[in-house]
Amino acid sequence: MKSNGLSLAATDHLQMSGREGLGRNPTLLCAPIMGQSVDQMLSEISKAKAGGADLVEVRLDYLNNFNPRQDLEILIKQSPLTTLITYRPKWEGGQYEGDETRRLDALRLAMELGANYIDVELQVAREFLSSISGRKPGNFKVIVSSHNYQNTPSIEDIANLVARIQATGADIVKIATTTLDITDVARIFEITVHSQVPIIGLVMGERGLISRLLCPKFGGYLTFGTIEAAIVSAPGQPTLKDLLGIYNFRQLGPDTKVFGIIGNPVGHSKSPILYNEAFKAVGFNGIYVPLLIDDIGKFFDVYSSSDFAGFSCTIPHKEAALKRCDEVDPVAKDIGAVNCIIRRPSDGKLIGYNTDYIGAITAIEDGLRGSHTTNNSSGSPLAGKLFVVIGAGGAGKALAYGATEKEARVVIANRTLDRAKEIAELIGGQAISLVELEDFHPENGMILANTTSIGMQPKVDLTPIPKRALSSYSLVFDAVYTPKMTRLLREAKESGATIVSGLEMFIGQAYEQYERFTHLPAPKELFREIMAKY
Ligand code: NAP
Ligand code: DHK
Repeated sequence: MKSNGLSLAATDHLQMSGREGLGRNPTLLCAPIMGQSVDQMLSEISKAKAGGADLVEVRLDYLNNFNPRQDLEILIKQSPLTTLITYRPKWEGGQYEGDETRRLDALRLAMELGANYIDVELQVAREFLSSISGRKPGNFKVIVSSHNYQNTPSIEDIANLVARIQATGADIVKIATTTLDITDVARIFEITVHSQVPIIGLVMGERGLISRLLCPKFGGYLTFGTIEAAIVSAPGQPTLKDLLGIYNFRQLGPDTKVFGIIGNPVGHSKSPILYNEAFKAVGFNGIYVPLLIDDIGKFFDVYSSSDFAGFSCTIPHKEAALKRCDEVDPVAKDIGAVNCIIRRPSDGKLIGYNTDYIGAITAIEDGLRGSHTTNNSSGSPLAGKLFVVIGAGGAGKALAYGATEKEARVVIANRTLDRAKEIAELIGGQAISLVELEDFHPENGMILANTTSIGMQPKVDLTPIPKRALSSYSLVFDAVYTPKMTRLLREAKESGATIVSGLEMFIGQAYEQYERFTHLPAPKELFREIMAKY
């Protein structure tokens, strides 16, 4: 790594891109253009420019009735952005089915008409590069690419592939593989960060997202950002808007610390929005990313560097997270679940905490105080209340623990009754089944807290308890915060109960996490402003 932390290739690239000294990373943002007509492509290119792209990849294989000289003349001359021309054949995952000579002739013509880059597949690279030998314009570069739609090879095999591509005389190496697990991406990071030549390393698929978001940190030459969500040229591509808006793409660099939300599913989480906007506002050099993880132990075994500094943890890994931590905060140990993990800089050890319980309990207490519920003591308004928790997972344990701490009488209802019984025994509460819950009305003025994922997007029509069973509750809380108004909260409000949204818990549990991530005070007002938009 050079003194500025960039690889040699990235430093050269920074100089070439004219952005040296601006403190920004040299990684380019490339928008894939897949219109079926020249006019549609031109329209997409102008959207890409407006969206902040540095260049566009014009995918000729998507064009209907492609007329090489006429269409390339228009596309290249009228593009307001640097152009990368790709004509991907079906045998490499593209749309083109036809004569190879005609295809390569079109790429040669693109070069002659002033394209800045073309992308040609490894299989035909030598033939193509020798055909343009001595004819390459000065600022023209050839990307030689290889796509693996089955898996991500071993580090040795990827290194050998890079060497083979380099040996063709490529100006830029491009490796695109497919992820079966998020740990596959670490091998691509390893290759790109040590590359001595300009390299594009991307891992396709939902579990490969961090290969795209963290390109600037690990020295990637470019990453793809789409002009619209879901209109992608390869699975897993984020939008330009998210890369530049949520992930502060231009401000990332080799020394940016990585944080993220560990879960499965994880796409619904608002944590990336919250923390990245807060990091940006205070100038903290960090990025917070979604981490779609199947095996939390395997993840931490592979991503063991101090670069990966802190994590939130959600379904279904909170209990497994506790077991994986080297040390666990006593409260988290009592709860039996961890939703915040910090990698201690001094020794790299993983320290587990639970911020869910304080986030939820504080929100519920505020709800009770705001509802002017009579409270005969200066202590918690929860004291003495019958507190019914639906769910016995990480969040359920946190609320059962927190309510008990506040001297409420806790009842746990859960689909798996044994899990409810385990917690009830621990805290001295009662366990009931979900069926019993429907007819559980020992007294009025009870408090209900849903900590199951029932009602969470996309299954927003579901609720953990029928409306008719809500009449005995004076306050209903739902840990689910996507959507903010769940069916449970809506029906509880209709039944006359005070309702407390999981968003209140989400904001509250994030305060302590932010402070542990950044060692800075949580910008509480800013948190509320950020989340008020959702
Ligand atoms: P978890 O550890 O996986 O626990 C999930 C719980 O939900 C378990 O008790 C499970 O019952 C129950 N459950 C799941 N699907 C169910 C179904 N179809 N029918 C009945 N019960 C079902 O997850 P978690 O980390 O506790 O999170 C739970 C929910 O709370 C998630 O939606 C999460 O987003 C939300 N949450 C929100 C915040 C916030 O800040 N607002 C914080 C924490 C959690 P079994 O034991 O029978 O499997
Ligand atoms: C949700 C939870 O379960 C919290 O415990 C995490 C996460 C944050 C989310 O981002 O949705 O800390």
